[in-house]
Amino acid sequence: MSNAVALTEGQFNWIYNTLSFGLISMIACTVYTLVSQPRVLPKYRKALVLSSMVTFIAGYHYWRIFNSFHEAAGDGYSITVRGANNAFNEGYRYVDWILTVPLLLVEAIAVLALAKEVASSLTTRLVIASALMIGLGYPGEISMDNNTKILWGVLSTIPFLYILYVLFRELGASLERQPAGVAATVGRLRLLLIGTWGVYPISYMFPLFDIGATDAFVWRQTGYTIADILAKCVFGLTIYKIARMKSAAEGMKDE
Ligand SMILES: *C/C=C(C)/C=C/C=C(C)/C=C/C1=C(C)CCCC1(C)C
Repeated sequence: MSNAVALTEGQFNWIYNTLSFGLISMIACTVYTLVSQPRVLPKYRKALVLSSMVTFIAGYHYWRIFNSFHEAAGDGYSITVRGANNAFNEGYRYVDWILTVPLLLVEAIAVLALAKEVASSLTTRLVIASALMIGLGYPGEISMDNNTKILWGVLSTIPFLYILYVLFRELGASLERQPAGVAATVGRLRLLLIGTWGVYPISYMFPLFDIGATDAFVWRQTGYTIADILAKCVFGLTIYKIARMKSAAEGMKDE
């Protein structure tokens, strides 16, 4: 097994720029959701604080991932992926997810402003399931062996499906209780969540396809980064929109 992925100059620049775009998206989104807090009612501010935290944590990790990618290339375009202390560190993504995925789930629950008991039972179940999903995925992510990848991938998919099922049902049930106009946006939030979270297992599987280690690397980094921007930034902005609409429906006036 080779310890390096030989990227072309074009592939190197593509990943370099994609990671850079991911980094600035996270930073810009953090600033926006932070300064927008006074524009929603206090009870919805927790959802915005959570969104700022998610993109802040992800911004930090994108900065680390970006630097790690650059260092792993040395003077050329070939990325060292193991066997050296400057090897590209895929672990940053998993550290990021184990923190941000539970926070994203709590963020979605917070904006719905559900009854306390419903919210806390949902939070417990979803936080446990998300930790299992990420923890079980990691051994497969770093393995070089396809069978090992498949085994951990399948195990990780069990809590993943559970999370999607619970969210689909609970967000669906809450649709009926939302003020007019908000229901459509909550429906879009649900689609965004299911659509973007589905990109992660697909990106995880690229090394299993018969496309060569280099293309699999490029596609996986691209898939994870685009999915992160959608699942964290665009998701956060949708949460903000819902919070604004609900605040207006509950009598908040704009200055
Ligand atoms: C901001 C980061 C987010 C929303 C990350 C989400 C990650 C997943 C939904 C990952 C799922 C995986 C599987 C369902 C199977 C293969 C292993 C994973 C961890 C990539």
